[in-house]
Amino acid sequence: MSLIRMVELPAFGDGRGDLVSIEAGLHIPFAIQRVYCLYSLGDHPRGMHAHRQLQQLAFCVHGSCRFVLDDGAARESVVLSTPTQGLLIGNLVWREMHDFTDDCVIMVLASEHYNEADYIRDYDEFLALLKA
Ligand code: T46
Repeated sequence: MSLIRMVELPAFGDGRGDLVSIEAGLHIPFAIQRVYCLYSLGDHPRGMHAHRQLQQLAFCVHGSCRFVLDDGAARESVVLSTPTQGLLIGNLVWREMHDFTDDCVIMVLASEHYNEADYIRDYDEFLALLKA
């Protein structure tokens, strides 16, 4: 099964512009506890970690970027470039973000409040946890 799980989000466009809607329980399999955005991104890759419990849906509100997901067995990459396509990222998945366009804005919907203890920031520790 592919690591890349995309969610198609419904868009409602008319003469005034476009609107995209996301509903917990309907489009994403968790209740949203936190929303955050990444913006003013430069050449530095981000992410480089996994989470013990956290599940998330990430999408580019504007511009584009490339997400790399790694579950210790496979590594896959996807470009996010539209607010109507979200990337579901489960727990125990290593993620990296690269190739941000100057206008890139990433919105992330998260299943948990921020908790630094949920992060696994060392790749070897991540692999060891998967084998445990
Ligand atoms: C993920 C990718 C897509 C907070 O205080 N609250 C928050 O909700 C978040 C997400 C971060 N922070 C603080 C923690 C760090 O001092 O903001 C700083 C940057 O966070 P981090 O290095 O984790 O950012 P990214 O871009 O590497 O990763 C973030 C999320 O942490 C991560 O869960 O999947 O975006």
